Amino acid sequence: MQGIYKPLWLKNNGDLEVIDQRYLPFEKKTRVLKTASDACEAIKDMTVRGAGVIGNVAAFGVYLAAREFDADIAKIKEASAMIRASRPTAVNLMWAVDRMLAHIRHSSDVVNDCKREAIAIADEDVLRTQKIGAFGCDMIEQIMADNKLKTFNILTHCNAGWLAILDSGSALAPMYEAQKRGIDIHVWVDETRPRNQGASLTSWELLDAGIPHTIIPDNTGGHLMQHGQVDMVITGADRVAANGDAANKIGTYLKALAAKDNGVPFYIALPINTFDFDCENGVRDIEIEMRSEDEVHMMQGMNKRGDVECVRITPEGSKAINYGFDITPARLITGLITEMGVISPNKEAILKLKGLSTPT
Ligand code: RUB
Repeated sequence: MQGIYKPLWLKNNGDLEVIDQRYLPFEKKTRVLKTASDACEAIKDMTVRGAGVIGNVAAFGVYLAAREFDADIAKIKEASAMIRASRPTAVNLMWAVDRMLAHIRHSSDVVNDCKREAIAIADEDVLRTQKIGAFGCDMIEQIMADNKLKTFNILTHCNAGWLAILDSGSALAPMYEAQKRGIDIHVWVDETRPRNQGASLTSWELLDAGIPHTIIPDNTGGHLMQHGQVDMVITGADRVAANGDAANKIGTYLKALAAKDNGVPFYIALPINTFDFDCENGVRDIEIEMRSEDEVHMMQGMNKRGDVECVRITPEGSKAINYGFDITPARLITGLITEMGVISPNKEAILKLKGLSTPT
């Protein structure tokens, strides 16, 4: 049993330590989670974020509950319900909690079984993202060969790297793999207002890996596509419905529209546990998280003295609205890059993945 991953790890005493993503790219702080409430809080306040990692912290949160409540099943269930409700859109959260509870239904060693299962989920995610990287990179090589390209420009939105899913990312996994294969890539990084996950987190990851990239204001992608400067768009997802409609960070839909208009391939990279097989129609049925309007009014950054501070960028008194996600309809998606291969975004292809376990 290990439980050590890039954005989170189990300490020797069984506490979960996570990178506190709210301070990146300025400071690499960590936060220790000791209880189910700590896990819940960390998901809510976005200490941790990204569908995959939210699922992992939820799973370890159930373990923390088991430890805290001395394997009392009723109390574990109560804490699990609280964790399950901490954010509404990323389905990995509900999937992970449900799997943990199902696993301990007949357990006689609840605390250790919880720990083992949370680690098993995380280990599977590591494998999933490696496979996604390989299949996604095969796709990059194919598009490059078809179009006789020497360098490859990919646009991505939000952060779907290893900060978001263990341990290679979803959308960023093909980029990490491309670097390993010696492919000359360059990444356009959408800043991703209002929380700037692209500008703060994706750029931080890519810089650390030495992958060439350029941060762009969210409104720039369409212009770049019109001028042939984007060869492919890859984003992650928080939930993909059985009909292929995909929920991802607000603004993804607009990129997909621009990609369609300009004949740019638009791919979503996701592990199978991001599918919601019971959701028939994503545009109609996926719940979109509403977040505080303060995230629109306020911006965090480093001032010239090197201090991190939060400043207001809107007039006091103006109202703002903050939808966390939007839905890209399946008709705008070229393909879904999963650990089982690249599939079409339609019900027939998606339902074939239901119940499959992670390849080894
Ligand atoms: C994150 C987001 C990411 C997906 C990636 O939103 O939209 O693109 O979660 O999924 P937030 P994965 O920052 O609000 O959590 O974790 O599978 O890469």
